[in-house]
Amino acid sequence: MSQGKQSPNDTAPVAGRRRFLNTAALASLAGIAACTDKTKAASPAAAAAPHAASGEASATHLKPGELDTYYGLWSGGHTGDMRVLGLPSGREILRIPCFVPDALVGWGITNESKKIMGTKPDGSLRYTVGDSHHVHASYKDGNYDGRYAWINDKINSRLARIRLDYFVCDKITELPNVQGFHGIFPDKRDPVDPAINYTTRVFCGAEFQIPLPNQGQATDKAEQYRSMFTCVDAETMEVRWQVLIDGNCDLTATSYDGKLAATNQYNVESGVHFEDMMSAERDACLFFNIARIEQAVKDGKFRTIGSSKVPVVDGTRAANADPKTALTAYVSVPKNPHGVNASPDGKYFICAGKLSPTGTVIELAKVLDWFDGKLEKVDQAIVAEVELGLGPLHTAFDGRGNGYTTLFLDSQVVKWNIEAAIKFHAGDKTAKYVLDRIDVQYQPGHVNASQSETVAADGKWLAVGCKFSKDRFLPVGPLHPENEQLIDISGEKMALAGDHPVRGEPHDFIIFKRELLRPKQVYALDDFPLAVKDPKESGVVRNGRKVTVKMTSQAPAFSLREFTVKKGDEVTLILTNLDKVEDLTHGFAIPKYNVNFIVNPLETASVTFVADQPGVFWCYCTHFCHALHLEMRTRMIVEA
Ligand code: K7E
Ligand code: CUA
Ligand code: CA
Repeated sequence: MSQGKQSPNDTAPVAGRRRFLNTAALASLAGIAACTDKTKAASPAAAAAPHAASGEASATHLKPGELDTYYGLWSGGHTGDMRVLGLPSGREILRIPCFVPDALVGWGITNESKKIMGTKPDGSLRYTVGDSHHVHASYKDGNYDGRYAWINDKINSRLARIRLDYFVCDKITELPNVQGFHGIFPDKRDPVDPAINYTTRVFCGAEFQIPLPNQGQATDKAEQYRSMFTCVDAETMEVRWQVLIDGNCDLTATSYDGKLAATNQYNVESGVHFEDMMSAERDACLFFNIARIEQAVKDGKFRTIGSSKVPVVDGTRAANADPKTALTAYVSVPKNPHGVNASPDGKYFICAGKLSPTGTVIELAKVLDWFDGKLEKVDQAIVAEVELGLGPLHTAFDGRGNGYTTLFLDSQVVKWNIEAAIKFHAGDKTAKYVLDRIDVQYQPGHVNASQSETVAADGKWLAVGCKFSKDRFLPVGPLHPENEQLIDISGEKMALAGDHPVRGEPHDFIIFKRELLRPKQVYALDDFPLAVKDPKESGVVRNGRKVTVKMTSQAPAFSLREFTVKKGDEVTLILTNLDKVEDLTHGFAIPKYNVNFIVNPLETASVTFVADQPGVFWCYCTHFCHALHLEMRTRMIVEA
């Protein structure tokens, strides 16, 4: 039997199992995840059977040539990229390289991509690893406006921006004085200027606490370790300000009125060691009063840390005890919570319990009341703290008042009604808030619904990022894909509609209607300052030992049949693809020189290398473009 099917709200409680997990239990989490009786019980056949009869699964199957109705933007985890999926089919359409080099497009090879990624003084890449967790897109009037998406890199605390017209990364910002940059969320409008009804800031939480400034002083003293909450300008991608806080940041959420941002904290203890982070009975959901913080920065009430020029305001508990002037508010939630999510009606933030089997509902109007001095204790903003199941991590919404929370340990998604949970918490024990549960395969992390964290939440599809796939796909050796499952949530009961293997390791994702985007499929020549606009401009220009080679591509030929440089020259090769036909991409590879990149229609890209090996090198097109694609070559002659 499945113990996870029970909770005090839907059936009889399972004695002793639903109390907070202690440290010892947490230490064995990995073991639980890998092999519980429950996962064995939930065999693929058993799990699929109840829903196979519903006929819902067929809705995900598109006929050849049919297009999906939703875009999904998925983080790629430690592959450091962003994935674009079509839903409901689950087909992966594109990977957008951000933090890590990519062989297909030459990300990290071309000068243009290296400039975005960041280089050392010798021109080599500063970082070649990444770990992306969270994807969010820019808003206007509470819905996605199709301008940008952002993604975090936890390893090197970088924020990347994706242009959603071309689906490319155009800027990366490294946050100063933080480590373990994890949660991100764009604001949804300005807190004071009603004319600004769109995203202008991106908020970034740092999960790890570090000594500040972090200059090698050896210390184990918890009070010397600090974390900060960072605001990045959405347009310039420059860091606007940071808030020094007590505790740490995990996930991030923003309110629809632009007034509040929040992060859940699992280490209010500021523990440096594993066990220390679980010693307190309760942690916090930390709220930021955006207008007050920006005013404090304007008024010069900040300091700077180390060599960073970024204004840092004081958001610690001690400095913010007076609600009338407070920049921050610490709302107490059960120990070691995970995600914080904003309900689409704009009223609540929901913290998932992780070590506690609960979901905590915080009413934003009451948090604002506290800042206005109208609420005695900020914890009174908690309007529900209800049991959901074991290991709650993230919550999605259907726009009909229901939350869908992943239960990592129970391998389930629980559907629950928020207003009913509030009634139950207020004392009405007849209020039935748990509406449905569904087994997922297996151990889900993030969950998101179509249009979930927008005013247009449509309650059609729910995707669940299952961390373990075990027996769901053909065995391929020790490394398993993750299982992104799709669930139909349009009815009262959730219905499993599909399994999709994905290369490790997505975390968060968003799903939105395809009408919200109007991508361009051909570049504009003028987007590139180095563009070679006419084949007649092609040729070799020498300036001492620096040589510039200009070339164009038009299927099935490069504009130069050959070009000659001398051994030891520093060569910069600029290639413009003059083909303007949709889908006509060319590649450019130079054998023995570690060069391979593509140019899309009307795109210009360049590479710089030292011609250190003499000889003849057949540079060829690597991207199939024409019946004479194999003949599409040029000869590089490096004279000794
Ligand atoms: Cu829950 Cu990094 Cu969003 Cu993974 S975090 S699951
Ligand atoms: Cu050009 Cu293949
Ligand atoms: Ca804790």
